[in-house]
Amino acid sequence: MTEEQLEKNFQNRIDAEQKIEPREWMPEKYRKHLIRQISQHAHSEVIGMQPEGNWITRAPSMRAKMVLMAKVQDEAGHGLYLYSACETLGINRDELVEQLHTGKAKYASIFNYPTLTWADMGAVGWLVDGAAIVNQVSLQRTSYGPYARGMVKICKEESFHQRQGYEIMAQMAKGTDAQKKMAQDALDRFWWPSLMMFGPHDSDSPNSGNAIKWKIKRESNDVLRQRFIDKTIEQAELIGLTVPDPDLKWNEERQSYDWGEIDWDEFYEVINGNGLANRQRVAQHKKAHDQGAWVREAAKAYADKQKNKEV
Ligand code: BYC
Repeated sequence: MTEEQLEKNFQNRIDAEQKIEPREWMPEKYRKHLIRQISQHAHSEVIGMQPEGNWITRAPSMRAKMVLMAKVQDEAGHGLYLYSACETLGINRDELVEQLHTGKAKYASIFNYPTLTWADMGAVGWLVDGAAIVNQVSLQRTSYGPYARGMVKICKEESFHQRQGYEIMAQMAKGTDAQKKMAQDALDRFWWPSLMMFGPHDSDSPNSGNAIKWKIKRESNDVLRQRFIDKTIEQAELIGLTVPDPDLKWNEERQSYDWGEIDWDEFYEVINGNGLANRQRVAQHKKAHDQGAWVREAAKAYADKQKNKEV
């Protein structure tokens, strides 16, 4: 078959909702697109452990500490599923980590904001995991088999994370004046960066055309962002917190909220490496990676030894 016929068959399979599996033929551009998106997703899970890990030693109770530790461990697990899914596309873990360290691969912008108070653990769980679920539920139907299957397991855990965060916010919102203020301050700082997690508007999103054609993305950045806003406003109202957007208004005709504009200059500054915590996050990852070199070497030496025994 010619390249053209192969591509036609491939698109027909996508249109018929068939999953593409690792050893099957796929256009090179599809493979590269997936490596970019899945690896950035994996890096986000792993870098996302830092702002939360920052609070494990200062959690206000043993229960809160255990729950937060479990959540942070889940994020490491998500990173592992996603790196494994990515490796089925013919790239290895070392190359992926190298791309993160050199800045070639991005990770979610949200993790370049510092977590200043315990209420930020509530805001991250409620808003950041909340936004992640809205995106990832739709990715359960993505066209690449290993990515879609990984998403199913990840979504189950993310919904527990979202509730963990909302519980912290709800408790603080009905606590002392100082606690309520802390919760509102966390919402004020994390609201707009959470909306940025969905990426640029559809009209400014260079990757969306192919992503939708190949059913890698099942819904657009703007559609998912609006769904998150509509869900979350009601949750904020229920616990007496106010979303920091003076333009927020229910639109009866659309049965949806109208809202203000994101500061896109801030978004591009952050994704291009100039956010408040970009340098710190990557430096911390490099340090942990270097400190873990002996573990990788020992594991490899053990695997080599086992292989030699078999021969
Ligand atoms: N942050 O053409 P576009 C989590 C980049 S974490 C940084 O619309 P695309 C969690 C984009 O990469 C959730 N960069 O791109 C973990 C592109 O640059 P490149 C992570 C962003 O790919 C721990 C450029 O902007 N979830 O779950 O079609 C604790 C143009 O954008 C961002 C995922 O990764 C951003 N927010 O759409 C708690 C989900 N937005 O690559 C929670 C999977 C855009 O061309 N990923 N960029 O250099 C996706 O769904 C899509 O990749 C995105 C972007 C919607 C993020």
